[in-house]
Amino acid sequence: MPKIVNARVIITSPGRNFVTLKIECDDGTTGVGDATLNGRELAVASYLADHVVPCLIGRDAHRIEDVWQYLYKGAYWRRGPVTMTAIAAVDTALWDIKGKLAGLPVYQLLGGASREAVTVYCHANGTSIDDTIAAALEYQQQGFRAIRLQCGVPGMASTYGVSKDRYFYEPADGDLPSESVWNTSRYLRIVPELFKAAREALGWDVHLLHDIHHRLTPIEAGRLGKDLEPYRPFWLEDATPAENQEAFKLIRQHTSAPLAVGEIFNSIWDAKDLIQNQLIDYIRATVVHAGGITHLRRIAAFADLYQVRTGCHGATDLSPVCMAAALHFDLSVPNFGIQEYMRHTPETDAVFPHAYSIEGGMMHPGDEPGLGVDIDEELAKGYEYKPAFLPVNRLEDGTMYSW
Ligand code: GCO
Ligand code: MG
Repeated sequence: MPKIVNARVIITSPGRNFVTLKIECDDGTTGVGDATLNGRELAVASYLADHVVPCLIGRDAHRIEDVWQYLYKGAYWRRGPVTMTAIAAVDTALWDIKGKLAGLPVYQLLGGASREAVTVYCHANGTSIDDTIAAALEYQQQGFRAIRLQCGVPGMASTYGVSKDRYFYEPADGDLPSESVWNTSRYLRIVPELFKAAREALGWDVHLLHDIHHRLTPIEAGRLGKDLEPYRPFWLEDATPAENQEAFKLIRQHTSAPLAVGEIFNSIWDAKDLIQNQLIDYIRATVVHAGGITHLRRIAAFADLYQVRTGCHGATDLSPVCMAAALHFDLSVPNFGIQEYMRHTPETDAVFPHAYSIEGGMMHPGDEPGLGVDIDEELAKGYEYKPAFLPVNRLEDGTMYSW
C-alpha cells in the first residue's frame, strides 16, 4: 500500500492568496489539493495543519472513500465551508496520487472521457454596456462559445463582476473589506439593455450568461428573468440567496430563464431540494468547496436523475489545482453542462505548472498521470501571504446587503 508519510500546507500569494495541501507517500509519490477559501484562507490552513494532517500519517493513500468518510464523520461537526474545503484538499490530493500510481490521468479513473473537451464560459465586463460588448466581441473572435456579461450600473461607483483590469478579475483586494453601495431598480433596468445590445452585436450563436450574485429577492429575480427571456440567456446565476431552497419556487413560477446556483454550496444537502424539485438547471458546486472529487461526483450523480447539469465555479480564487481537478471531473461526468473559466495571472500559472490547456473556448485536462498539476514550492516561497477581504455591500440608506 502507498503509505502517507507526510502532508504539508503551503500558503502562497502569487498575485492572490492560495492554500495548497501536498501529500507524500512512502514511495515518494506526491499529490496536491486546493484548499483556498477566499478571504478566510487561514481558517482552512489551520484546520488542515492542526486537525487533519496528524490523522493522515500512516494511512493507505489508495483508500480515498474511506479517508473521506473518516474525515467527514470523524469530525462530528459536519459540513460547512471550512471543513468541506479541508476534506476537498485531501480528497483531491489522493485522486492525484492514485492517478500517478496507476499511470493514468484522473479522468480515466472516473470512467473515461464522456466528451472530447470541456466547453467553458469566459467573462466579458466593463463599466458601460459598450465596453462590455467590446470585450465580448473580442472573446467571440478568440473562439469562445459562451460569454458571461456583467456591466457597471449607472449611478453606482462599483459593482460585483466589473474589474479594474480588463483581463484579470480580483475582488478580494482590501486589508479590510471595502464597501459598495447597491440600488436594485437601477440594476434591473440596465441588465436587459445589456442583453439586447449583446444579441444585436454578437448574434445568436453564442451563449450569454449573467451572475446576479445573490442580490435580488425571488420576485425581483422573476421579473429580471422575464425581461431577459427574449434574449435567451444560457443561465441566470445566484438569483437570490439559496439558504432557503424553496425560494426558487417563486422564481420558477415567473420565468423560464434557466437558473444556476451553488458556488458557495459545500454539500449535497445544500442542493437536495433544489435538485429534486427541479428548481434549478445547473449546479455550480465545485471540487474545492464541495468536499473534493468524491463528493462532487455524488452531487452530479444525484443531479443527473433530475436533468440538472453541472456548471462548476471557476473564478480566480480557485487555484489551478482546483481547475485541473474540475476539468478531469467535467470531462468524465455524463451530465456536464459548462465550466467557468477566468484566466489566472502569469505569476499564478508559474507557481502552479499545469498540463491543462485552452483552445477555441474549450479546455482539456491533459493526459499526464494524476491531475497534471503541481506546485513549485521554491517559487511559492517568494510570495508571502497578504490578508485580503472580499467587499461588502450596503443599500443607499446604509443597510447591510448581500454583495
Ligand atoms: C463567479 C463568482 C466569483 C465569486 C468569487 C468570490 O461566478 O465566478 O461569483 O466571482 O464572487 O469566487 O470569492
Ligand atoms: Mg458567481
